[in-house]
Amino acid sequence: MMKFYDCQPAPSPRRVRIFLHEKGVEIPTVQVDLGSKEQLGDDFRAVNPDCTVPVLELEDGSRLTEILAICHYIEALHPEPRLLGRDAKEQALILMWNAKIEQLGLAALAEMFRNNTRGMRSRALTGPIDFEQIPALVERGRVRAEAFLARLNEHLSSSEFIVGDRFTLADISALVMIDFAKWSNVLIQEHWVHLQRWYDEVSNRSSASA
Ligand SMILES: N[C@@H](CCC(=O)N[C@@H](CS)C(=O)NCC(=O)O)C(=O)O
Repeated sequence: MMKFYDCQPAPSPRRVRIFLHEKGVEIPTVQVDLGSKEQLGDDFRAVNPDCTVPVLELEDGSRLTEILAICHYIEALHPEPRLLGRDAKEQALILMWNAKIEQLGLAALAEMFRNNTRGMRSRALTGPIDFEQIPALVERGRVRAEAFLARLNEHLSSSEFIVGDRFTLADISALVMIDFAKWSNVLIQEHWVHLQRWYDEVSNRSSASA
């Protein structure tokens, strides 16, 4: 039986939970308590030496420790609805936007949050090595994150979803990004009407509560 290592409040595993909900797939789940640093303990290190969630353990005991790999695997087992694209161009655009959302959006927001939160002192980066916070990265992260949200707003002025006229993994990643941004008080600005229109639509899907 497959097994999903989750942490309910964390943004990364939520991307997989939404993906599974859209597919109508349920997988037995184990909660990993990031709050008490369970991810750094010997038991979880044996599961994922990178000390991060989500992890999908397969029937044969092997483990997938990256969101994109997990989603790719689920899509292969349960092709419908297609969340990773129907043809070469759609697949490529979804991967492209997913990468931008991770590198330009989520990474900037993680930089803000992790360098600004008391409970994250010496945990400025995920993983087994402790790194001290660098306060200057908080403001830099805000500038980067807001620039990317403005860019996404512009993109959504001529596109119903992130890629074309269908909900995909790119929308899941962007939805989780917008909700994670609130943790650092980065909010959708009033004049970002296209981003707001899209956000209202995707956050009203039942999968958004996953
Ligand atoms: N490479 C992973 C990164 C996942 C990740 O960063 N997960 C965070 C939770 S949102 C984590 O496990 N953090 C552990 C920590 O803060 O020590 C992926 O994209 O799948």
